[in-house]
Amino acid sequence: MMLKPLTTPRLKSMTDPSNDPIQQAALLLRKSQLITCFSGAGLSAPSGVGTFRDPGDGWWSRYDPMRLASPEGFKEDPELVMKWYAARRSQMAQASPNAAHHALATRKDLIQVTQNTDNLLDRAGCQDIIRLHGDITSDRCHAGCGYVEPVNMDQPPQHRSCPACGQAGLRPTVTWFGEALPADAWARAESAAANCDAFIVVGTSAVVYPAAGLIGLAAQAGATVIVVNREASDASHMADLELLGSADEILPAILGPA
Ligand code: BV8
Repeated sequence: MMLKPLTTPRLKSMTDPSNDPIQQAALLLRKSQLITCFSGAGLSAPSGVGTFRDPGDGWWSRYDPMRLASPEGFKEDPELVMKWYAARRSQMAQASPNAAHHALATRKDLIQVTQNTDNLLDRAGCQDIIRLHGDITSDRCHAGCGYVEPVNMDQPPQHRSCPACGQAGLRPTVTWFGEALPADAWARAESAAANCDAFIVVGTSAVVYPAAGLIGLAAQAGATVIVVNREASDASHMADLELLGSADEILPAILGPA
């Protein structure tokens, strides 16, 4: 796959102030007609919601993802999995949308594709969000009987059996490792990546597939890829413009009014 060379200096290594990548990105986005924003846990990090792979405090630096975010892990120890989700839900219940969520919500013209399972984009006012990894604010029957119930994020439930069929426990309506992404969401996300002229990648390590594959899809379709991240990531080599810093500082600076 022919990858685009990085064409401009990264924010941290900026030497010529007139070559300010923030200004470049803002100008480029003002000229763009179709913009898709692909987000990950770093978008919600400034709101106090834990990321997965940040060294030290990311969830996966302390726990094995296969034990906490997979059907096998749930089968082995459903109590442990639901305790982990209760901890995440409580953390999210204390969180509020940050300036990055609000900046995205001012741009109703953007298509929102997120890996995040929290509801901070919704609470900021974003609509019609394409959720690749589901939604942590409800539980469903793990046996697939169709039972779904909303969750009180302030008092998240522990492990319990499906009250409708009793065949399995209730688990979050999220996509675990080894589970297929929701077909409709994936189809819409592919289209949003393949048919935009600017693809913003914010707050993701870009290591989880097939979601991360959207970046290459957008790049190959000719979109300008703007990466906003606190540090280099697996998206860096696909960036036309990489802005290193916090999403809640950079997104308001580059999105401005449509
Ligand atoms: C599937 C549960 C098939 C939901 C999650 C080998 C090679 C390649 C792929 C695979 C492989 N082996 C297996 C696979 C497939 C696997 C995968 O990709 N594994 C990877 C890890 C190797 N993928 C799957 O299993 C997917 N399903 O393939 O199914 C299939 C097909 C048909 C039929 C049946 C099956 C399912 C993947 C979903 C996994 N679910 N979690 C939940 O509870 O949330 S994973 C988890 O990772 C989250 O969902 C999260 O959304 C996702 C991505 O993480 P990020 O959002 O990027 O977060 P991370 O912490 O990694 O990075 C945050 C970034 O933000 C960092 O770069 C940091 O620097 C930055 N940051 C921090 N603060 C800020 C900031 N940036 C800006 N500002 C800040 N303030």
